Formats: sequence, C-alpha cells, structure tokens
Amino acid sequence: MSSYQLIARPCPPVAAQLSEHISPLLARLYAARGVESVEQLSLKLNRLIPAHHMKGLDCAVNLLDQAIDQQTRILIVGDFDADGATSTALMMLTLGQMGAQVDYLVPDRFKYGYGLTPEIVALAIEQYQPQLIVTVDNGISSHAGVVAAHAAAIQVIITDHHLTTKTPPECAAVVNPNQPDCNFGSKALAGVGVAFYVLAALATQRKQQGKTSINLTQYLDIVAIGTVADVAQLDANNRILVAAGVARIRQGACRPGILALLEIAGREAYKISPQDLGFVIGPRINAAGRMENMRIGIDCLLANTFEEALPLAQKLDELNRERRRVEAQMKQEALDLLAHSAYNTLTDIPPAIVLFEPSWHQGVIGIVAGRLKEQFHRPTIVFAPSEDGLFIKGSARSIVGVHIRDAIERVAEQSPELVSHFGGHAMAAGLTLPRQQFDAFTAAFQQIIAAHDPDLFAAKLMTDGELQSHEFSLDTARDLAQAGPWGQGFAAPLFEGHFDVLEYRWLKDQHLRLKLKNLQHPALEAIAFNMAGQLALDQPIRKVHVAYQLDINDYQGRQRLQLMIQHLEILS
Ligand SMILES: [Mn+2]
Repeated sequence: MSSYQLIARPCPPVAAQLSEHISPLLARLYAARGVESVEQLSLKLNRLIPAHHMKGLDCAVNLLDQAIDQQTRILIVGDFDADGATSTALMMLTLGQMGAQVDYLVPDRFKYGYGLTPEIVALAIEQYQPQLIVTVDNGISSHAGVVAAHAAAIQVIITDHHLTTKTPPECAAVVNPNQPDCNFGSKALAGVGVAFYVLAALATQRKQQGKTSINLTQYLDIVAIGTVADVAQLDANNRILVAAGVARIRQGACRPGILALLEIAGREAYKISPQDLGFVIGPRINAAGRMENMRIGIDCLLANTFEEALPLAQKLDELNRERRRVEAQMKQEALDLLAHSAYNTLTDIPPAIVLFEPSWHQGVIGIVAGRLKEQFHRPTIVFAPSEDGLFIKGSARSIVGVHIRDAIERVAEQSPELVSHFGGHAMAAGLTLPRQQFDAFTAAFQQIIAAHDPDLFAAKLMTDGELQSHEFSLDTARDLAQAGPWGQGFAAPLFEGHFDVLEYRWLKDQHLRLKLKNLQHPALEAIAFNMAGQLALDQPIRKVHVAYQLDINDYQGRQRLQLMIQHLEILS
C-alpha cells in the first residue's frame, strides 16, 4: 500500500468575498475548487451554457428535424460503456417520442473495434438498412467508417466528446465540444451531455415550428448517470446537469429502470447522492458491456414500466456480481505476479506495472489497471489476449503527471514493431501488441516511465485542512452533503487532523471503528473501511493522523455525526 502524503489544497483569497454569502467553511471549500463567484454555484437549469456556440449543432438539428419529418430510417450507433448506453437511450427515447423511425446498434467492441468502423457500418447495413447513422459517445476518429457509410449512401451525424488532434471526418454534421474551433463554453460534457444539447435544441426548434416535440428535462436522470459514470469533470455546467438529474431520481421522477436498479441494490431513491450514480448505478449498467452485451443496459433504461425493467435490472446485477468476481480473481493473480516478479517488496515497486495473463478478461482489464494504480500509485497496464490469440490488448491507467498515451507513443516511435495500435488520453489509454512482444514492450515502457521526476511517484492526497470545534456538527455534515454535487474535478470535502484514540475495535477483522478526541472535540465516532490490508490486527493504536470526510451515520432512524476515514496513519 502506498502511503499518502497529505497536502492541504491551496485556497485563493476569493474565499473572503464568497463568505459574504455563504458560511466561511463552504466559502473556503468552494474557493479551493476554483469557484470565484456565487453565480458559479447556481444549479438552476437556466444557468446552463446556451447551445449556440457548439459547432455543428445547428446542422445536426436541421438534419434530424428533416429526418423525423421524412421518416428517414435513423440508426444510433453507441458505445459499450455507461456513457454510451445512456446516450443511446436518450436518443432512442427522444427521437422516438418525436415520431422518428429510429433503432440502435451497440457493437461488440471486442470484435469490431472502437468507434464507427467499416465493419460496424457493414453490420448496420445488414441488420437495419439505415439511411442516417448518428453516433453517440464515439465517432470523432472514425474516418474510414464515414467513408464506408457514404459509399452505401448513408448520411452520418457524429456526436462525441472525445479529444482529437486530427481534423474530424467529413460528414453531414460533427458535434463535439472538443473538436478544433468549437467555442462552446465547457469542454467537460460527457457523450450523453453532447447528445442532450443536440436533442434539446432539436426539441426547441420543433416546438417553435408547431411539430411534435418533448421536454428534454424529463431525461436529465439519464444525463446525470452518464456524466458521473464517465467520470466527466464536474465543472459548473456539468454540476447543473447532475444536480437536476439527482433531484429527479430523489423524487422518483426518473426512468423505471433506474428505480429498478436502486431497488435491487437495496437503495432508497430519495436518499441517493451524486456519487451513488457512479458507485451504484454506473457499475451495474457498465457490467452489461463488460461481461455480455450493452443491449441489456440500454433496454433497462428504455423500459417503460417498473415491471418491464425489473428482470433487466436483475440481470444487470448478476452481471455486476460476475464482473466483481472476475475482477477480484484477476486482481489477486496480478498481486501474485507482482510478488513473484523481481520487485517483491512494497518499497521496490517498478516505475510502471505491466502485467499479462492468458486467462484474463478483456472487459475487466481497465478496472483492474485502475485498482492497481490506486494501490501502488504507478502507471499501470493490464493485458488480456485478443479474440484470435495472436495479439494482446491492454488497458492503461496513469498517475497525475505521467501522460500515458504519450509514453506509449514514445515506445511505438522507438520500436514500431512493439505496438500495433494505441489511443487515449493522459490518464487512460488502450493498446494492442503482438503477443510475443510483451516482454520487450514492458522493458521499453518501464524505461520511459522511469525517466520521469521521482516526485511524481509519491502518492499525494489533497485535503481541506482542519475543522474548527464548532464545525464538528451534524449541521455541518448536512450542509456539506447539500453543497455538491461533488465528484470528479470537484472533490468531496476531505479534512485532516491528529487525534488521540479513546477506543477502537475491528469489525469482522476488516473495518476499524474508533472513538477519537482532540483539542477541538472531546469524543468523535469514526469508521475506517477495509483497513485490514494496511494495518496488523494486533497493532496498538493510540495516536493517529487521519484524512476524513464528515459523514452522517443514519442508523435506525437516528442520525449521528461520524468521521469517514479515507487515510489513517498510526503515530503511536
Ligand atoms: Mn464517454
């Protein structure tokens, strides 16, 4: 386990101005997260950035409007993760209600590759004979697929949010806030956010023309789920989308499929938090694409009644259990491989972790790479065999400061024979190698990573410093829970402090329950989950330095303040 270095988030002086309107604590938290005015905190839907600076949007809207009127056969081509599934569902529901002839295709990425590939276009023609293809959450690099579609007289609209350095494909319309020359005010929209903007503009246009239209806000639950599950940065615009979606779910005014998923997860809709979208709903939808077929996830979102949704939600839950089982097994095998490698102590972890097992599952390598990266704070690539067994496919996850796509590119430049394909971002990438090149690739990659500043490999945890005596209260905990939505890029408040341990006990030899005190507070309840891997059960604990979230323990209708410990260091 890498031990974290706790660092207090720098707080700019703007906090003073904010605290004229809100509590000094919230002002300090917001300012440290880049908020400069109270206006930026508004979660009203009318504060959403208007669509008109989004390049390609008008063109896409006009084309879709026409396609509905002319009963053009539209095919949505999505992606196999939760963002792709929510985007697809949003298109299906909205266009369908506007009277379009619309169907969807979720390609098996293991077979057909990523994006709108010529193989997927061929499959689309065979199964659906579409006249217009609309991509969601993919397509920005699908030049060959667009050519193939055009050759079959199919028009293409691309909606995507992925970064690109190349000129986008030439097709009827390309909507992507991350394409060159797009002046839309947020680059953080998820694929489902882009689809939402297109459809909302389409709905407005049709309403103005007196045509069949709908109110898009009814689907913000779906938008919120895709946004959080895709780990999109929660900038001001995305916070508005997520807050509105969470509010709808809390009121039960959401898709029956979401209520079914919450029911199966044993969660009450009225209590869910934005983070729950990522921890409870997202993984269950994602499991379909990872383990079997995303169709189940999309159909669950499309279901019109709870009864129709429930068996699909059940199936998703089973797939998620299966995913967890496979993940746990792969992670254990990964740890065994690491222990048997030349690096067998925790202070001697290689600069990058690169692992392959012939039995590993392609759908889960990304999650396992992410877990290993978290645990060891090293850039990590986990490989599984390709369908034909000649290649291995890897999923890479990085630490802040190491651009992993660029590092892979450098290996490919030095030794082109080592890497067949690659693509991705700074923090996550995917790649394919000839199977026999695994060892050579590993050596070359580790060498490139080892050349980075050693300071990057020290795990750091940003905190919001210490709380004052009066801030240790249920009211503060409630205020903080209300003050989000917290998430990626808008981190939930995390405090730190030194405490004397009044008492403690292990729960199921896994979790640690403690009673703490310091100068600010005489007795605080605290819980630290999954500490068994980090601490010896018989180790005495007297003084600790902890990083914690202020949490509400809601037990049998009684609410009590508790510190939810994220990091614990024993001082004596
Ligand atoms: Mn996405």
